[in-house]
Amino acid sequence: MYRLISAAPSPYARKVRIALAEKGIPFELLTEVPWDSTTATPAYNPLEKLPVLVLPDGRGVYESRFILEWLEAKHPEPPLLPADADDALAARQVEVIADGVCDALVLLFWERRRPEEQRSDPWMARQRRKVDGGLRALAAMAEARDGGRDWLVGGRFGLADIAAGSVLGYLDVRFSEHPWRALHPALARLADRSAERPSFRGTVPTPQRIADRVV
Ligand SMILES: N[C@@H](CCC(=O)N[C@@H](CS)C(=O)NCC(=O)O)C(=O)O
Repeated sequence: MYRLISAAPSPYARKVRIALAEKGIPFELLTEVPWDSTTATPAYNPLEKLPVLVLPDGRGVYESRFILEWLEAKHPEPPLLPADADDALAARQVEVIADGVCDALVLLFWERRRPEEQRSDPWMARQRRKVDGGLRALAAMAEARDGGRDWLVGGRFGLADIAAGSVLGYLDVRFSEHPWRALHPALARLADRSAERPSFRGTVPTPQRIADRVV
């Protein structure tokens, strides 16, 4: 059986958990704090990041985008990528944007943990621009899909909706003050629709306490 090294708030791990659930693949969930010295992540990923899909033979598959590619290749049914090449590219583009927004949010999360006098306002403004620009791009796609009443690509739930839903869920858990729902009603509609799926309901992110200073 697969094991998945995951963290409760991680939007990257959530993409994988949703994909595993949608494909009906059984796995054991190992919840960790990747920043703490107790993490097993470095034993499987030299880059020390989760999620890691641990294969039955003990090898680790890491980088959420690559894990999803791996799952799609090994467990093609039900497909999460559209069959049409242009639609598949559009879905991957959404994932690039959603992951990029997550990356900027993670940098902001860490900058906010530094003492106030050490924080860099221009650095934080730069990350916020990425977050807001990425959200605007996702919102424009949702808007074009019947104002968020249809799935993001090709009329079927898939990778694009998983990636977008994961970043929006992360905003809710770590940046609950962000007014993305008011700014982007089409995205809110899409998120509400995704939230009804068992794969989303079973993976709602929760905050984690980081015990160690960075190790
Ligand atoms: N691009 C990576 C990002 C993964 C990532 O940043 N994971 C965080 C947890 S949410 C982590 O493990 N961070 C530890 C570190 O960066 O050393 C992916 O998509 O898998």
